[in-house]
Amino acid sequence: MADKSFLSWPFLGQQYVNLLEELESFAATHIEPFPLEIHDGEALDREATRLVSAMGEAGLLRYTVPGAYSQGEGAVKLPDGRLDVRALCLCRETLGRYSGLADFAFAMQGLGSAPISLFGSDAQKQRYLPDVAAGKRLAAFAISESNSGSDVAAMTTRAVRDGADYLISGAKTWISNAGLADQYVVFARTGSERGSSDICAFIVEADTPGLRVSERIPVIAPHPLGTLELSECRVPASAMIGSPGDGFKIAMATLDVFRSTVGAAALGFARRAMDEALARVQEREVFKKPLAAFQLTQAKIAEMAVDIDASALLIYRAAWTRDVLNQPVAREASMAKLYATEAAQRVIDHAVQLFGGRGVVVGETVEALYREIRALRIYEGTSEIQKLVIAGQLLNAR
Ligand code: COS
Repeated sequence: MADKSFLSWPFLGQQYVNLLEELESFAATHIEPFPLEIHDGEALDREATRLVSAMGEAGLLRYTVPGAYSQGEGAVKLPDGRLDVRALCLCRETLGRYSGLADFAFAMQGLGSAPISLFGSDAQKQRYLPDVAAGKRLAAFAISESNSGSDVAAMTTRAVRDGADYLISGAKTWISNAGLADQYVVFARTGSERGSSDICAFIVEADTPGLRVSERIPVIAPHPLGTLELSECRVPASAMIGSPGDGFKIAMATLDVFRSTVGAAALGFARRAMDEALARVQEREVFKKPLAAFQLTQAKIAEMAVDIDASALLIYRAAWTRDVLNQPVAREASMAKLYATEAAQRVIDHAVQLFGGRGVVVGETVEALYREIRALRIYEGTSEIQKLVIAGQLLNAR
């Protein structure tokens, strides 16, 4: 049983204890846990879609949008319709303890709709957010390109004004939910210059003529991922989120919220690895003693425990700072993501080592986690980018 002592830390309250119970009960009935993995693309898409519907019906997706746009009570009603980042983190951490795919399905509803939640017009929010929260529409965030991952401002997808519309052309890759989403938030530039000042964010519905999924991208831990091609996709000017040129800041502000939640998913994977390791070292005998009796084993367990608690502290510190103090959290969120994803990789690696030969057998949970964690050190800003953000914040403050 994973350690739950963090629930009594001052960052959280009784509402989050109740939410955890809700999540545990959902997981017990709706999630097929690790080490399940689905390698067939169509079956994977079906399972991701099923999970979104089930989470929507159970009311869990209400945390992916501001309270005003979902049915039911949020964990905490934040003023101004803000997202409850502690609830998002707790959801991802808990789902991540059970299944990488369940965490993914939940997270994409939030990331894919957050630009609308944070910067959309009332009409855009009314049109999209209630259905995202109900699990009736799938959302996606389309920013990366083959030559523009870390360097967002290098994107080349163009949006050209044509009367009352924009025509969007280009290619977006490593897009989660490509082919599954009902709408994509697509980032495109309106000028010909390099730089961040002319990037805009648009809502592009999946059935827009000229939009197609050109490839499905298989990855080491299966998730729905692909490349989108846009060929003169016509969208009305009202599909733009915010004002012309706001796109870069919309993307960064969205990532400021979601980076802590990536750390939370990593924390969930790490907690699961810890549970597996604790059970294993107590049942496995070597040299006529349980593995747990050896000091080298205890040292590993202690290092794993410190990494887990330090990650949780950074994650819930960032989420609390955003929720309660309502302050910018670029530094805190980057610290949470950087530390928790790197720490989870170490924790899981220790767990694999403690499992010995069984740790690398396909079908073992720790083996699945070993592959599952890897992408989190890359997506939504690599560890190297998080270091640049943290250092930049400190240097700019002087
Ligand atoms: N919130 C709001 N505005 C922000 C911001 C934030 N967190 N970070 C930067 N900005 C603003 C800056 O203030 C600046 O505004 P002005 O032009 O008005 O001064 C503008 O955005 C450009 O900022 P900057 O010069 O720092 O941008 P860079 O091109 O140097 O890029 C990094 C900064 C590298 C941090 C950014 O590109 C980044 O986060 N890259 C990783 C992207 C990523 O996570 N990709 C994965 C996609 S999702 S899978």
